[in-house]
Amino acid sequence: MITRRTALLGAAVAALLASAPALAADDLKLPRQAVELVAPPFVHAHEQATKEGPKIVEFKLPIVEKEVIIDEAGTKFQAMTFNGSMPGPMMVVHEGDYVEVTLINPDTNTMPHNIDFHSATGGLGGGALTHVNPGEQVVLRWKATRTGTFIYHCAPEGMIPWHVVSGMHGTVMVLPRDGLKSREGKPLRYDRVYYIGENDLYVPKDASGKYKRYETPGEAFADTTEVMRKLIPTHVVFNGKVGALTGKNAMTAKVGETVLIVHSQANRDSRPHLIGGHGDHVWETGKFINPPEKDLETWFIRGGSAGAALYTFRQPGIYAYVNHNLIEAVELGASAHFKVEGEWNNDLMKQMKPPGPIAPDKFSAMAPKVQTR
Ligand SMILES: [Cu+2]
Repeated sequence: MITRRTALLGAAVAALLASAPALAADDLKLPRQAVELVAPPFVHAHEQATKEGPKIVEFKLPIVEKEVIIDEAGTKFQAMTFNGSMPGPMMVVHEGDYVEVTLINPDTNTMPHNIDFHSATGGLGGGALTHVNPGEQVVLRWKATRTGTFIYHCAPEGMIPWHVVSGMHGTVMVLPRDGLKSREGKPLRYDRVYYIGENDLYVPKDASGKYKRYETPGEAFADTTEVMRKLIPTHVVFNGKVGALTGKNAMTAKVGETVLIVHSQANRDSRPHLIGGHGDHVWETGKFINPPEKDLETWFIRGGSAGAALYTFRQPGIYAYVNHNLIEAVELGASAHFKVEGEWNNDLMKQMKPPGPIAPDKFSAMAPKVQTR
């Protein structure tokens, strides 16, 4: 039975809704999917090609400020992170989907934060609409109109580079609805996907040359900025610390498996190289509408971008995956390992004789043909 009171209430609610179109939470009549994010180098389960129509993909992204250890010496660092990992998790959607992110800045944090998606259009990539102080959360929705791998990062006014090099960056992968294609237009699939986020770190030292430790990110700000301005990182790491992806933390694969390696650098250039392997198909700039390059030895990741390389492992063993500025790889930390199981292929490589004493051979009798003048 409709009373005068409920009729009035109904009218009031209708008036309220009509006056607040910006608050219409669900103006899109599309299916929704909530996806739980996982820490890199792993990537949440997803379809590579999809027959479904566009949907709204929901992600929850808490911001975590925390002290982390960044090298074997136990150096402590005040990190600022998305979801507690450096880099933040990869989000995977398809072209035409909507990404709806709930960005949470818990009151245990000390800093304001936001998020700038390079894959989004307008509003500083969302940075202008997502500024949250500790104790606040915000929900942003954007449409994935371009395919590829794209950086996201924190960009708070006055402290952008500091938040980025403190760990606040990650990647979105927008797949074509019908999946990846070779430059000839043939479908490409991967058996595994790994996400490597490179991070240059600038850790201040005390008068005796020891790395300094700070109680909060804010306390580290002035000293860190001084080191940052010299542009010489103290560490260049994959996934948050020296050794995060080596030894027992190595990424794994089997001979014959195809692996998609997504590599991001939110601040500085890098040049990934798989020692003993190649990039079969490489989207160096990470944008899938452009044909992939083939058979690369080393590829270039522009600071502020993410690239993707597809490789089918053909030999077993431990492969080092490095930033081929080898000083950064070996001295500063930018190295990872792939541990690949399977049968060795003698046709591709064989040790014909093991190391032994130097012996005369057929070349010894040949006249020198060196032009001296
Ligand atoms: Cu931030």
